[in-house]
Amino acid sequence: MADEKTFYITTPIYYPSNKLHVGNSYTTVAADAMARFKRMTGYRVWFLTGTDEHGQKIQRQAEGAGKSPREFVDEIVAWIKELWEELDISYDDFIRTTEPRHMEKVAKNFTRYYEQGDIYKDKYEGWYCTPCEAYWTERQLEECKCPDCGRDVELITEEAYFFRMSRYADRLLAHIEANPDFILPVSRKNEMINNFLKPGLEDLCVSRTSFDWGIPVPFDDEHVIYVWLDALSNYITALDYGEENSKFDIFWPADVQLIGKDILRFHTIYWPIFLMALDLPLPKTVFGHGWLMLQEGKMSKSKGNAVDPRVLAARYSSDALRYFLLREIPFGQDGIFSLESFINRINTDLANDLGNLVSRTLTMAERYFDGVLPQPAGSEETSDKELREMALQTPGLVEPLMDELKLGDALAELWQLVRRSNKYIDENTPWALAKDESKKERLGTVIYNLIEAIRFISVMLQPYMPRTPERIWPQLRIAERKDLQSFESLASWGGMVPGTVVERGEDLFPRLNLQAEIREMQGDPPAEISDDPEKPEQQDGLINLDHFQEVDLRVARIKAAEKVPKSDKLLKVALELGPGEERQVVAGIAQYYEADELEGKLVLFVANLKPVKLRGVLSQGMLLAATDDQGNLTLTTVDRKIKPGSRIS
Ligand code: ME8
Repeated sequence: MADEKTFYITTPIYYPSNKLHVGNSYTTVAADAMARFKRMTGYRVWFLTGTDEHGQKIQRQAEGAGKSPREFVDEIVAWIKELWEELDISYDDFIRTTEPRHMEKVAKNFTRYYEQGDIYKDKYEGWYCTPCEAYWTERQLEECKCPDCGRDVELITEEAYFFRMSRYADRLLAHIEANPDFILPVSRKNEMINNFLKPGLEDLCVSRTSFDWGIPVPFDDEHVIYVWLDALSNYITALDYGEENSKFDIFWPADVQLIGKDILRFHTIYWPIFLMALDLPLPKTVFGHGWLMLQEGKMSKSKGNAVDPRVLAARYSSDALRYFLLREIPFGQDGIFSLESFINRINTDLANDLGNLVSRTLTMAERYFDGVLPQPAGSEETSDKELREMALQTPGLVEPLMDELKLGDALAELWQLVRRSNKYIDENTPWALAKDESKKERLGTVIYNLIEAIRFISVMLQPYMPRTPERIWPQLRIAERKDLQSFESLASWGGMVPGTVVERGEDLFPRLNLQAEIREMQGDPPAEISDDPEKPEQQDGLINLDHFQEVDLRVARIKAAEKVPKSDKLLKVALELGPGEERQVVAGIAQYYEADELEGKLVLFVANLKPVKLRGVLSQGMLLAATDDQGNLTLTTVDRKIKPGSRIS
């Protein structure tokens, strides 16, 4: 169809020199979220990823592993494909640069460049380090030695093919300046112009003779084609460029080429020039995102588990990992990946905000209406109107943010709706409405609105966390209702059909114990109790807000208490933490309180302590109490009445 909207997005093709880490997954997860979003909003999408398999580095690594390059890359590529499957990467094509469909076209392009005078043969002069098999320019040498290994280098002259970059430099500069979206973020554009283009482009050596794991130059088999000329071409060879009626005609130029900032120069200088020389249009946007780093700056063996995306996805779910990667770091900037911040995000955004919203709402629907979705009343109160309006506005706010590749901001916008929905519960106190038969209709409206808001949220979650909507929809009984899962269905409020029997499922994201996770995954003492002198907050005894926020402090109502048999000190206390949420703790307060004077008290409670058994009795948290130096003890309570379960922050 002529007026069909298309969207072509690519990731870098990764070196299968080693297993990928969570940093590589970052680019691919972002591209996947974009691809899914565009599909959801009606585009015909082509999403390409793959592997960059040639070059000296891979050849050497294969030799080191005692394998042929082919065997070596095959194994890693299989691992990478499994990773993408586990992370739900919905690519349309996976290109390997060792495939004939790619190699043939690269060779053909090379010949064309040569025949039209873009490539010429000349002598290459450089300082050669034999052990490293690497050439260096005079400027790169360190004290006249190899900058990598520090050994002697020798001046070598050999024949090589060169690409006449200078021929296209002015055109490229003009293109970059006339197309403000070509290199994003903008700061990176200036870096490319000022550091590379303005000082003048040197011709690029595009062949090698020192190794043979590459695409042979078709008319000179002493040479293989330089790995970047080979690799960059994947974005068009995968579309069958040069063939009749190909995907190339439909999808080129690419809408977004996502890359890490490390390879921006290759993608915004070499790549456009290679394309110009083929008379092809340039990609609309090359987006160089920032780096994901570890707190320590480097990866260590003991942290291996913590950066292996397959281990992380298996333990915490791929949706949680995807959410974290997309949400935590403003796309474009550098950010820190730490297990701590990952677990905290799971606990706050996924367990507390999203998970609780779904489980509280469905619990109440079951408790008050046997799961039968009530008919909402015709009239609206202010909170209903606010919730409905926010739900209806959110898709329109998310879409332009996605178009600007502000993926984290788009998710933040969606979470406003999640939080607004939770606030709606607090404002309307359904448990109080349930006590009054005359408020039954109001209660029904509140439950209906919450279920509809959850539907809105679940639909918008799809690009970022594809598995979570599939866990929510059966609870809302809309797993088969494609019409209610579509983005278009969010144009109007009220899609959920009254009378539908909804059913609470398992918790979406159970809370995790941070310290236990750190111990398990890193085998290290948790940061808080380490004596690492580089951590200033531990030297002065101060903690930051994040550390405080790890403690899930709540108001709890004591339902009942009784003495623990054969103990003078312990009371078993039953607590209520809001509708349907109950806990039991064993507290060392029997010498200060009689069991029956406690009932009804609102006390402060640590809700995320790992459960333990005291005298064989399960204790799921801790009551807070103050003691003075005279040995007096008092439970801490709240100043005014507040609902059990309220958070203390
Ligand atoms: O460069 N944080 O492949 P590569 C964020 N084969 N992203 C990261 C990252 C980190 N810590 N580490 C890696 C190559 N990446 C070439 C590309 S394209 C024609 C050829 C991501 O396996 C980032 O996108 O070294 C970076 O550009 C890419 O992985 C590099 O992957």
